[in-house]
Amino acid sequence: MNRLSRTSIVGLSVLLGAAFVFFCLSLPGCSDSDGIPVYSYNITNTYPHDPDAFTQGLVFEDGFLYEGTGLLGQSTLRRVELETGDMLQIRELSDEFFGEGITIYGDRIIQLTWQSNVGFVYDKNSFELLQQFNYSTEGWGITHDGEHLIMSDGTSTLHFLDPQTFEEISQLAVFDNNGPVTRLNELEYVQGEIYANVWQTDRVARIAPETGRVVGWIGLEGLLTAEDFAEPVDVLNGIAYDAGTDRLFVTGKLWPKLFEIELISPE
Ligand SMILES: [Ca+2]
Repeated sequence: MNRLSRTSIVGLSVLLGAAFVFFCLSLPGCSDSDGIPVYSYNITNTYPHDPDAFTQGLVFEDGFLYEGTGLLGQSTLRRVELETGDMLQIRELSDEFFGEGITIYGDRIIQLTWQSNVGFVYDKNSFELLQQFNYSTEGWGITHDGEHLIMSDGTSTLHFLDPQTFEEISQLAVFDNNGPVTRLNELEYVQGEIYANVWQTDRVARIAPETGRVVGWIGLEGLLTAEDFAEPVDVLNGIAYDAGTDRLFVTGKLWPKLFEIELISPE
């Protein structure tokens, strides 16, 4: 084979490779470059969301949304009507606490704080403070699998806690084919998987609880329209799942909208 032919073949291969990558990226459900399936979405409903809510935790329970918000002096726990976005009940945290993730375990709501190493336990109906507990890491997101609380701290490590004593039972190291997946934030346990917002991205990791492996990514780019950016918005944050009707909700910090979405498999 002469040099010209070899050059042509190499050039053709590069062109074909580039064309494949371009074609792949243009598809809504193509695999990521590391071979992990990337799910896209359809918006099935759009609801109003308080554009002043710096969303740090989101749960759907008994027909209502429960939301925890952050920032010092602005942190709250809320019960919200899904359809209208109306706030039905609110509890404000002391100014010293930066509220983070929430989860509902039985008749109690558990809310983390960012850097105070304190979690709060409230009565689900009255929002009365029942107790506090401590943890050694930062507090970011929290959910549960029916047996243990599952908590993120901004790293790639998830902490499994006893829901009664709040003692740590085990840790889970989360990784994909490129190594540890850090900045795990708001969490939701969905049909045997842990969904985790990755902070400062439009990506949600679908994590196998048994291994810590990311078995899928959800690409949530493009949820907000240009007009939604007229007022300041922060990052995607907030996943809630209604197991009763199999509905998945997502929103973001200071976002004016909350979305019900259905996932589209790559195949
Ligand atoms: Ca959640």
